[in-house]
Amino acid sequence: MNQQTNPDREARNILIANDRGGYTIPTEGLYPYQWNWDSAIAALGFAEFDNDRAWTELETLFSGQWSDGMVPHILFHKSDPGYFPGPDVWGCNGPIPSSGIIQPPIAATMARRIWEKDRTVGEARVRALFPAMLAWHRWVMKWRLDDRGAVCTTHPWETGRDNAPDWDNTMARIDASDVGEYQRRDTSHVNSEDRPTKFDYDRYIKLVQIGRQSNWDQQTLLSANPFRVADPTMSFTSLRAARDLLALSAALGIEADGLEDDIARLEAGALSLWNDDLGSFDSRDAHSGEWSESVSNASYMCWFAGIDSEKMLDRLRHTLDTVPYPIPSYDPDMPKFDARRYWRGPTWAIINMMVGIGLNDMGHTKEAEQLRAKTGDLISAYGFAEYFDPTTGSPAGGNAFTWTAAVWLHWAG
Ligand code: 9WN
Repeated sequence: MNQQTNPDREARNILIANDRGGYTIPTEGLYPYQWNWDSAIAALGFAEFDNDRAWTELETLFSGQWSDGMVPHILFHKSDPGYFPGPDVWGCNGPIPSSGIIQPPIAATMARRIWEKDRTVGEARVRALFPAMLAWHRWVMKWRLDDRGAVCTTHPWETGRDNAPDWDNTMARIDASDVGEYQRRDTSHVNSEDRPTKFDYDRYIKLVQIGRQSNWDQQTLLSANPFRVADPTMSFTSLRAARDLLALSAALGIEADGLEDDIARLEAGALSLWNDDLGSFDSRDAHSGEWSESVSNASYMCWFAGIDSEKMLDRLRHTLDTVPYPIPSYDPDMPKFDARRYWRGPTWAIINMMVGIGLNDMGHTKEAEQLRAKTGDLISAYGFAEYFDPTTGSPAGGNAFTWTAAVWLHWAG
């Protein structure tokens, strides 16, 4: 246990220490670059004590936007040998060296929250960012939807839930026998038992090689990429982002054609991820149509997207009552549950926050408060870890982690 004496101060200090000048790294050593959704959460944390710095974080993120609207999942501002795969492996040609995939598009949602917190500082900044945020949303609409309107991930890293059981069947069909030799760096920073396996890493790298061979051309990748899975993380965050962009455009008097239609399409897509036999929102392979049969923490992000579900609420109540440190990233009653292996069981404060925000927005204030209090207790008892064992609370992965500190400042603390 790492009972903290002044967690507010410690959380602010983590953000300040991880600031690399206009952008924030997730944690020293393990993740030395700017990650997309981490950065949006970091901005939310900064907004609690330095609104100007919060906007700078988002502006730096969008400075890496490609000319077609795509905002990469990693921006490699300065090369660092401590992380693999780096810019030389991705081989991308955006304005800043980067990866060639995205992450859940939560920046517009966080921009709206930051603007609502301080409209004086935020007015000009949010106006200036709006076209870039809209362009990214349109890129997602153009390249990531399946035929039912659900949003697909084209690499496990794109969802931010790297080794979730959701991808197991699709990953097992990928031939990575010719991936070649490479040197992982993650396991030299943290315990390899808490990280994805070599089987998964071979396929992560194989998918990067396929992307690079296709010159990161999305049209080519529609057929060249064997990995395309419609997923709750991408679907719920994209729907939420569209709603927040619409709200911003109305409040600021900025024209943004098509958002209502996009919302209707994304809503239908998100609802199509309901797996009735499983009794949960689930992922679906976009090529084969097969369900993942996976109840993950992303399944509970429906409320964040403005979608209510009595069945998910029952599940959540059961989880809050039975799991010591909820929400586990994979259902503990399912055979693949692994309390420490990354996205196959551990609890992640950022997902809890997004679920909590959604619950609150939709009037489920009792459950929202329960989840907030439990997340706050977890962080104050065990520290600002990357993620936590849901059965014991013990911290795992990197420490002094930016997004856990930001979640504390904005929501849990
Ligand atoms: C690959 C930075 C990122 C998070 C992801 C998390 C992990 C990277 C990795 O770290 O992914 O993008 O190398 O494991 O899964 O959600 O954004 O914190």
